[in-house]
Amino acid sequence: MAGEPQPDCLFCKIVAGEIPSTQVRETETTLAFRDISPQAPVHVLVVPKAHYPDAAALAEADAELTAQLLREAAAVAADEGIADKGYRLVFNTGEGVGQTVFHVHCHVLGGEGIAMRLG
Ligand code: IU
Repeated sequence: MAGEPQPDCLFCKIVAGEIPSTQVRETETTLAFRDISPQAPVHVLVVPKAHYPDAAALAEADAELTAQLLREAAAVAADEGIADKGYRLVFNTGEGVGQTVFHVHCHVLGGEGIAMRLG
């Protein structure tokens, strides 16, 4: 069923506490934790606790949860002190652009030295 935990999903295991992570925020429906291989001074992943493979599937299934995920991403940016200077939210969607974990996650990227423009 849509949203159900998937046995082989890394982020479902992180949500369940079966794999350790450095958590920075948690709500009833979302979890935010530091990326294990940071690509910027601040690099946090925000995931819904429910399993959806990518942003498109989440948006299609649950508009409120989609909004909660984005609100949490903004809250992470505020907590991490990067909201004022600006930050980047990235949803890699599909293997072709490097999505490696098929449990939707929002990369929150910011801090000194982050490129100001894509491309
Ligand atoms: P991607 O958008 O699917 O490419 O991002 C997956 C991210 O998950 C990537 O940045 C990894 O560094 C990160 N990650 C993690 O934080 N913890 C892990 O145990 C594993 C991957 I495996």
